[in-house]
Amino acid sequence: MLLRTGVFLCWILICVKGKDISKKTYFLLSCQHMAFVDELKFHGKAGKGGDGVVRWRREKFVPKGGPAGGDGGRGGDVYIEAARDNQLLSSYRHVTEFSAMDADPGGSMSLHGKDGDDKIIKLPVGSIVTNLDTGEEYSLLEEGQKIKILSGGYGGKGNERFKSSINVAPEECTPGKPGEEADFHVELRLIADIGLVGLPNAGKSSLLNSLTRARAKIGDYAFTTLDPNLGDYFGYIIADIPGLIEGASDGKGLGTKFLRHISRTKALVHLVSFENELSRAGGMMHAYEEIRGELEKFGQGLAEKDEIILLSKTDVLPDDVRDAIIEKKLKEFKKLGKPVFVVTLFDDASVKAFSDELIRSIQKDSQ
Ligand SMILES: Nc1nc2c(ncn2[C@@H]2O[C@H](COP(=O)(O)OP(=O)(O)OP(=O)(O)O)[C@@H](O)[C@H]2O)c(=O)[nH]1
Ligand SMILES: [Mg+2]
Repeated sequence: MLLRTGVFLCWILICVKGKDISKKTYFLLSCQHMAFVDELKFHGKAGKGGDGVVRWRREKFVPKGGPAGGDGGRGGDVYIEAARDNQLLSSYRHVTEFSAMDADPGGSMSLHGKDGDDKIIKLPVGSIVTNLDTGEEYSLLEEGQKIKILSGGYGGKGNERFKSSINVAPEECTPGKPGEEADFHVELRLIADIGLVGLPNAGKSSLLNSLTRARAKIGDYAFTTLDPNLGDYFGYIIADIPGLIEGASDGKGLGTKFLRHISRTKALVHLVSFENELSRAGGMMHAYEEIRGELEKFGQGLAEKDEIILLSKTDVLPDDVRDAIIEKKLKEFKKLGKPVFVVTLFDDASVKAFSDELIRSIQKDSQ
């Protein structure tokens, strides 16, 4: 057993060191890390109304008491409520149904049956809930926001309700109505102000960690980030998503599944590492265009968002040509008409200059 585990770990290490993450390795790595769930299906069921009942008033010295059957209670409703916890969907991984409580039937002495308790399903802020039967869609955008998605059934009427001048002893009552039910789909789209995009290894998670107090995992191999990471940047949320590669929209690498988490951001920061200039045919511009192509293919307005281009890891350039290459690349990228910055995480001043611009551009947008 020990030997088998050892061989398995070695295999992962070899793949990772060789920066060659095959689909199988990725699957295994992601199996060890399945915490983040951003989609869910469930069946929702509101409570049934309580039945109305037939009862008679039986009091001492009142030989013929009238009808006294109470109405049934109202079935519980089903609500969704937004909470600030992105892991909530993971905790429902094995849940297939959420139901509110049925109500109690009416009682004697005209007692109204107890209403069924509501069911409140807490979902992360950013969830979009679709009723698959009616197509209705609900968006949870703010913490505490609560929306009723299914109504409980009305209670039936007790026989007292049917009393009239011509029928003083009605034998009639009605059953409680069933609660509404439907199938639902929940999709989480994280709500962030800024999204970091780029090829794997561009330094996205490292940047998130240096700008915020996030502790995203960093590694010198592709696809270190398997789930989105969020960081709080002076009250604005930055989202770091897994790296994209060419063909992501056709499911290559980790695919574009995570792009929806930045579909609600105000702006994107697109990281392009200087390593591409040294190792990749076509250099940095080709790397940049590869990601732009994937953003365009994905749609949802991603390609039209404001974009800050961040040329990262200037320190990997050889000392003697560094300045010349930086100047050349800055010129090339500035032609795109977007803000361009160069950084290395080894130089605080470069990070600060970028960080100042970032805050300016978010504040400008929110004015
Ligand atoms: N030399 C140098 N290395 C850096 C810099 N920033 C990040 N790195 C390194 O680059 C590697 C990749 O960094 P990550 O932050 O994990 O990259 P990522 O873009 O999040 O990668 P994925 O999650 O795989 O998409 C790590 O070994 C970092 O230590 C930098 O400015 N200079
Ligand atoms: Mg990362």
